[in-house]
Amino acid sequence: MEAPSFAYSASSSSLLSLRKTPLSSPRLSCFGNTKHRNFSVRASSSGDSVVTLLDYGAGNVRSVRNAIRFLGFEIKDVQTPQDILNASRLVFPGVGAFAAAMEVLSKTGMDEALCSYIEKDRPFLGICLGLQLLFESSEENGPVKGLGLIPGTVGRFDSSNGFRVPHIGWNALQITKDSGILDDVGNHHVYFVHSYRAMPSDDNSEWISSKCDYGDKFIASIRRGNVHAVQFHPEKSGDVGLSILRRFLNPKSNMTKKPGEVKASKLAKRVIACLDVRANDKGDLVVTKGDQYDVREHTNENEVRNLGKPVDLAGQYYKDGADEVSFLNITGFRDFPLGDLPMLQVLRYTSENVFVPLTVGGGIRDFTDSTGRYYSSLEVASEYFRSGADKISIGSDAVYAAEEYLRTGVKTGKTSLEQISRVYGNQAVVVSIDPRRVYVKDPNDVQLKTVRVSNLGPNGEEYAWYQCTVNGGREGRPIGAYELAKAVEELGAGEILLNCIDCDGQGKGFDVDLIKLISDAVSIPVIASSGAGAPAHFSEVFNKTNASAALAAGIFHRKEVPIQSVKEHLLKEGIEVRI
Ligand code: 1PR
Repeated sequence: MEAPSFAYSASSSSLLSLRKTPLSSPRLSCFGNTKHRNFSVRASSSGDSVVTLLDYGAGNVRSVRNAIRFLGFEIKDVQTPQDILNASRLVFPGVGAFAAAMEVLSKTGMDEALCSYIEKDRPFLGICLGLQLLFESSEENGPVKGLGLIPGTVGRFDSSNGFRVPHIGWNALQITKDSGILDDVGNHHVYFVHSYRAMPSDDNSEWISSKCDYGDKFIASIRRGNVHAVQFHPEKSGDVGLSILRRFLNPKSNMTKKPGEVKASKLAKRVIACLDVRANDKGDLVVTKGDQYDVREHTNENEVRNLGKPVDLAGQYYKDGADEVSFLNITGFRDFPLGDLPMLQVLRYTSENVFVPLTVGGGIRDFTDSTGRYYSSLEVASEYFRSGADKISIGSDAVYAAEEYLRTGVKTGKTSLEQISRVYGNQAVVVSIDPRRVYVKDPNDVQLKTVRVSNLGPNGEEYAWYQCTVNGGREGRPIGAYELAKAVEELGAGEILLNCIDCDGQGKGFDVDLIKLISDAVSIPVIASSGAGAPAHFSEVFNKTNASAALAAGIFHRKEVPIQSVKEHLLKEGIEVRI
């Protein structure tokens, strides 16, 4: 399968326009013998409040922009290599795939400018891929040469030892030396989302300022003089992340959180607030919540249940300690999402003030509008990413893709799942499954995977399979959740959001049978969803299944239990969470 890359377009407002072209292997390493262009390095003449941002147009750097602006700084975008050399401080939030990023950097001459800038010990902060690119090479679609400033190779996490890949979530840091911007952060969790990582060795030990434990101990951050880079996302790590960014931008500033409040030691279980969003009958976008997917009030008016305004509620849940916020555009399957500008606005406004990951789902598929204009699912997803989403969630379209894949055994490379994960990485692609329980007397009655259920069916059935649905639960499909989960993992999903229509809105607890079935079947993270009604339901799902996160809606919208109470309960039960 050919990997797309990002091609330079001088006319683009960012450095690049997105288009599929074959990759040639990047040619340059800073340790190689390519001659450096004759750039002069000088301190910026611009004021102290200006931060130079290297955005090569490959994905979502909106969150980084938002965080920098939130901290009171202005952004100057890099247009030419000389802009890098003129920066007084440079932030490089690498996104997308390693090879594609190196291709762009070398085509535009940014690679040499970056090397010169860093070698001169100018203030630099690389984020995620912005750290990995400093190494000699990466195994991602490679080997592919990197900038070569730090000895070592970037490799993929090993999922064979039971650790889920991608590594998604809030993990603890082990600070190994005076890290400047990370002082006191060792007690806290920070947000990671990646499948590749750089490993410590004798050759790069002098660079390492912190490590993280996830199956193996990988490099979480580096520091040499004024040069910093972090594998995690400070712009998505809540208050702690904002403090890290603030310290880089203004080294005299202090940590906002007091050290020692909490002891982070490993990957935390996540608690996610979910907002099902749709237009009500007056046309206003509202957060709603159904019982088994029926979101209308049982009144004469039969109106859509209105539980609040999406931006306000998302902001509230962020303040309350949600580890992520998900928006599901629940009528996206019938209303084209790019026509749904209010939803894009919701994302834009939310991402200005919410510094934890945002997922958005609903309507991600290929689409031809009434004028005959064709939009690919990749375009739809790109618009969501540009508007502030960190991850997109695909429901119905993933079901069709999995059915086709299971029927033919062929990965066409053309499904929305494959296209979006190829460009944005599988960590950015969630598949939302909406199954309904189907009881059977005997597992041999169906050719799909069944489970022995904890509670017998209406006619005393001991087994059930979980039938996938599309179009907001309206149509059952001939595929089970187990078969779907395994297929979408192969097609490029990075995470599964596992709903259950039977439990949705019931407040009686998660469907532990289903969540155990799926979280044991795949090696990507699984988010348990549907049915939370009390803090004990969260500890139950984490104790009895391998879910990485638990998502709830009604319990939070109806203000029955605050997010903090859920987390305090989990801590009391010995389950590590981010506080
Ligand atoms: O098919 O790609 O357009 O995506 C549509 C998305 O919208 C899917 O992710 C699907 O789950 C969601 N959706 C569609 N219709 C509804 C509905 O409720 N009528 N919402 C719907 C599903 C599920 C959860 C819910 C949890 C927790 N909502 O997100 O919030 O089950 O609820 P609870 O804690 O109150 O029990 P596509």
